[in-house]
Amino acid sequence: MKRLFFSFVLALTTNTTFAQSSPGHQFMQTWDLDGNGMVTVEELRKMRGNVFKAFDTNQNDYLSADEYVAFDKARAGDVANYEAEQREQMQSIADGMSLENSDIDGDGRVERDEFLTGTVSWFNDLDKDDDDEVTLEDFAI
Ligand SMILES: [Ca+2]
Ligand SMILES: [Ca+2]
Ligand SMILES: [Ca+2]
Repeated sequence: MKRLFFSFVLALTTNTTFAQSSPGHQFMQTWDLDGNGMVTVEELRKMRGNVFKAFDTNQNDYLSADEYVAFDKARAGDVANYEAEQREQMQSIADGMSLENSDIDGDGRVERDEFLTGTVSWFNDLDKDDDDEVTLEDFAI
C-alpha cells in the first residue's frame, strides 16, 4: 500500500528521500492510485477515505477536534518540509482538508460524509487547468 500523504511525517525517520520531491511529485506518488499519471475524483475520494480512517482513532466515523490535532500536526509536518513557493503550494493542498474547510454543518467535528463531500471542491482547486484530471501540469501553474 502506498504511503498516506499526510501521515508521512509520522514515518519521517524511515524515509528521508521522500521529502526531496516537489509537492506535485509527492502528491502524484500518493494519490494517483493506479499510477497512470492522472488523479481522478474517484481516486481522491478513495484516498480521503483512507486518510479519514487513519485519523479517526476511536473509529466512530467522526474526526473530532481532538483527533484533528494529530491530523493538523501531520499536515503541518508535510508543509514544513518545503520552502518558499513550494511551501505555499503544500499549504494550500493541506488546507483542503482542514477542520474549517471540512466541517460543513459547523458542529465542530467532521463526519465521514462531510469529509468525502469535500473531495469535489478540493479536486476543483487542485485541477488548475480545468481539464477534469489532476496531473503534474496542474502543480506547475
Ligand atoms: Ca490515476
Ligand atoms: Ca460537522
Ligand atoms: Ca488538470
